[in-house]
Amino acid sequence: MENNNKAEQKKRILSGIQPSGALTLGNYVGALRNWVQLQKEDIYESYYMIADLHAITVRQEPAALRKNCMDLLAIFLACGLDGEKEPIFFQSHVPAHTQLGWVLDCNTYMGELSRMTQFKDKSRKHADNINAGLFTYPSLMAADILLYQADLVPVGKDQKQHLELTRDLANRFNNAYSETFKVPEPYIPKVGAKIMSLQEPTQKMSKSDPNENSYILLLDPIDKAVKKIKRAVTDSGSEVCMGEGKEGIENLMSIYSAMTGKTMDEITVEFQGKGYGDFKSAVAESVTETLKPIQERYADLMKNKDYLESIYKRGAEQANYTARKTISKVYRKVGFIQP
Ligand code: ATP
Ligand code: LTN
Repeated sequence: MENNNKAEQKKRILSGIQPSGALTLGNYVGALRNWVQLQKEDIYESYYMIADLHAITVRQEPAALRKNCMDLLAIFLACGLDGEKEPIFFQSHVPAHTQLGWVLDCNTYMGELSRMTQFKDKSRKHADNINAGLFTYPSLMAADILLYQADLVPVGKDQKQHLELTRDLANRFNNAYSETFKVPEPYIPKVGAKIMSLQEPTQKMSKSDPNENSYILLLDPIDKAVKKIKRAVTDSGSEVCMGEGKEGIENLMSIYSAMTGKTMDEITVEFQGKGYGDFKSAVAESVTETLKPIQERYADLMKNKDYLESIYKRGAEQANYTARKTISKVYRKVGFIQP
């Protein structure tokens, strides 16, 4: 009882990642790593979700989706999230997401959705399948967040626009139907909010990039990851510092900073007078040190399917408990008869 009261006073976090393929170092630095840190701080109550409903907005092969879902759960745990302490769950195991998603769809304007850059990007990438779900994706994402009355949503910079829409929808609903939702804040890391492609450093590092040298996967064999860093595009200069035309080096500096905790200024000083070769070796070593233990824990977890199942079942139970409270309030407020 006492624990419940404590949990009720804590601020809440919700975030999610789509099981749409292997995770990149960008996903780790921009999202997962911060989730682990926030969970360790122990001042928040957190809910972490595998956004399988969102993943089918682009075509997924069922067997591959199933595998990606279990992989992602194992990766969450391997990166240090504690699924025994706080819920980690599959979005499709909590029906309230689609229920609230529909109510929010009916309160979201076409104009708002058509301004979303992720929708524009994905429509370009999947021109043969611009479906209604891809378009209304952001109102389902708003439902994910508002269901849990989340205070904070840790995401990479690319999700900022979706968070702004979520805040607008929460305010719109609260004004129309009386105070119902917490209005959430985004939590975007200062360093590494947008890790860039190793080949085109003006583009986001993305797992759906056709050039596999452009990204590092969390599960890339170590020698492959090292090679990708050594091949990363830089510039014709030799100074490890930030500046015009130095996007490639700046990106490697952000990665190194995220891996080691050193500031950009400290990194500039550390590599003064040294060449790009030395710098790249240091980046590769820092990435190796991060990836190795994650990969080892992942391999162990994948051998223990019963344990993974116990985590997502417990997660779904806890998530359903919280989500049901919000959806019944919402259904009552919009005027549905109680069943
Ligand atoms: P896709 O490449 O298929 O569009 P994605 O790699 O962007 O997918 P998501 O599942 O959309 O992956 O993102 C999961 C989380 O990782 C989000 O919080 C997102 O902001 C963050 N993220 C994704 N790519 C990066 C990146 N390059 N740098 C920092 N954060 C990122
Ligand atoms: N849209 C996010 C994934 C996502 C999410 C969420 C993130 C789905 N639901 C709720 C935070 C909160 C993405 O594409 N990265």
